[in-house]
Amino acid sequence: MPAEAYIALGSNLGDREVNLREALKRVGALPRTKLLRESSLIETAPVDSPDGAGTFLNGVAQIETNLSPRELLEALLDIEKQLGRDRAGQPRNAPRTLDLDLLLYGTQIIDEPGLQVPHPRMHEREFVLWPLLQIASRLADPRTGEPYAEAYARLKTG
Ligand code: PH2
Ligand code: MG
Ligand code: MG
Repeated sequence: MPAEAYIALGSNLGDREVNLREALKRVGALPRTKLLRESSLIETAPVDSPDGAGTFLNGVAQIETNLSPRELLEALLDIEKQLGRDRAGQPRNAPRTLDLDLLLYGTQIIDEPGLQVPHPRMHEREFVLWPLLQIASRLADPRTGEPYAEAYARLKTG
């Protein structure tokens, strides 16, 4: 049985839209993987980023895959590199041509070096939740059972 997984896409360097569209194409072309849905791409202000970081373009994709979570993670990191991501000597959250984060892999809860699913900060990030809810409005946090729509509403009301 394939797993349903969600991937966050972000770019604030170079031609952001070209970067994200090309990333979506490559995610859909991964072995044993199908791109099911994609959110619209939204402009978002940088969060926890170095001073002067440019505005992001963000989106979320839903896929179906038979890759394991670790295989999927490696494939996403590889696509980041293919599209010009260079992490060498860069501070945390430095501007990037492409960031692909594995948000959810079915309802699995994984806490391993380099691989934490659900993504540990997703429920507090509007730039993730808004596009996620566009394509999966009833999804809930597998750790707490809380619908992401409620986490989003809480963010908005403070
Ligand atoms: N990604 C980050 C840190 N801050 N801010 C926005 N708006 N969008 C992002 O994708 C983003 C961020 C770390 O990956
Ligand atoms: Mg990220
Ligand atoms: Mg990342």
